[in-house]
Amino acid sequence: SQVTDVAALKEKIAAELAAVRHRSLAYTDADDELLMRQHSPLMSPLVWDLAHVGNYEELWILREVGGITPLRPEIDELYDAFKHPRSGRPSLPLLGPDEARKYIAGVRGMALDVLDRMDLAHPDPLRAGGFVFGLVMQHEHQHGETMLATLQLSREPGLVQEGDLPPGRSPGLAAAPEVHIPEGIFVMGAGANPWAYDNERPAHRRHLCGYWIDRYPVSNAAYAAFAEDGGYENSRWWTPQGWEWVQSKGISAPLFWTEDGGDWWRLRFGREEPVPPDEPVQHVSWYEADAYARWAGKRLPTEAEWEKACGERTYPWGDAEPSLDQANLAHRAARPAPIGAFPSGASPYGVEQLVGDVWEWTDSWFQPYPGYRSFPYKEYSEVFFGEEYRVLRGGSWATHPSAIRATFRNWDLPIRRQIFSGFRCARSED
Ligand code: AVJ
Ligand code: FE
Repeated sequence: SQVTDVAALKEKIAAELAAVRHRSLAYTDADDELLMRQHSPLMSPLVWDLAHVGNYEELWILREVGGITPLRPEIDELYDAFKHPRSGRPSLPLLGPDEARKYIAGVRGMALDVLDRMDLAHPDPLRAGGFVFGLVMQHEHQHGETMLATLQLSREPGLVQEGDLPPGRSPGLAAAPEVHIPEGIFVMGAGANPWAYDNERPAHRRHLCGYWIDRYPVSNAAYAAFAEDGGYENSRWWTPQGWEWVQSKGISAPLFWTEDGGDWWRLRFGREEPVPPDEPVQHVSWYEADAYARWAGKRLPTEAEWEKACGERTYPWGDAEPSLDQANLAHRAARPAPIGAFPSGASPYGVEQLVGDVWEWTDSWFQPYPGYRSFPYKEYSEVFFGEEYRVLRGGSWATHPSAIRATFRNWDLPIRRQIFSGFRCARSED
């Protein structure tokens, strides 16, 4: 009946909110000094993210939907991401860790009251289907991933949970096998999913010529071959902007990699370890992904090509939530899974590891779909549209299943690589 459907949806929302809060608190279960310190000018101190997710929840759930008087209006400006660049946030009069925990717990209690009395069938699009709760929950998960990137940059060992992953099943790996996707029309973007973002809408038909796409993300072994072949020293593989970036910053390997007597090592959450050859490469910029693809005689897929390869369902394997043998998500381990670890997660075309492991750079700029309408605010997507940000797809090992789907679009500057970013290649039909 409708009554039990509503109760079940409210229970699901409450459980999702509890899970994401558990995550945020785990990443900030550290001494005050570590939480207040700025680990990199690219990132906020962790204590900023912690209070920011609560402030966002207050703005959207308590004030906008619940009509509740602002709890602490004087702090809004501190946690407005557009007011202060990340590099300036440590010098703001931020809430301390205990104060921040108390503030976000208070907001959460009131948010659950709003959920309790909310009409999920209300025509207001913020309320319908619990959209505003999906917005807030996904936002907190996105900041969870940001916190992990901060912890990785901090070089602090010990705070990040490790875990087991299935073995890979593809030896060799120098040349990734490719999958052919035939010419045709497919529907791009989110249809029925009630919690999809404005930038995933509207769903629309796209014609694509036939193309080839790699079955797997590019591995560390394959990427190391590019570096060892002088890939970083040869301007012919790079766009002019990419070449300028490599030269001026002295870039010669993925972020966190070092070379020692012909062996590659990487720093991962405060520990040095040999680079595992059979894992997808991560911590590469768009410029590096694009240069590798050219060196390999290929190119990056467009985001339409990437999405079509998922086969027009919620996830590549279907509409069901991911199981452990389908994808590496939700920080079950603190690294990507080896190439070939998830045959059961393949798309109908046989493309693997599209969702989870590493975010995949695409060739596309972050642009609106035809008929785009901003909802519920311009600062989530619209202000980033243009030819400045490249689209990433598929989520990483650090992404929560509720904050990823085949239609989900992420974006970043082409120089960025502190994120858990990798890629796969594509190729037009001859
Ligand atoms: C979608 C990941 C690019 O983290 O900058 C967080 C998401 N927006 N708070 C980001 C976001 C507002 C955004 N990305
Ligand atoms: Fe945010």
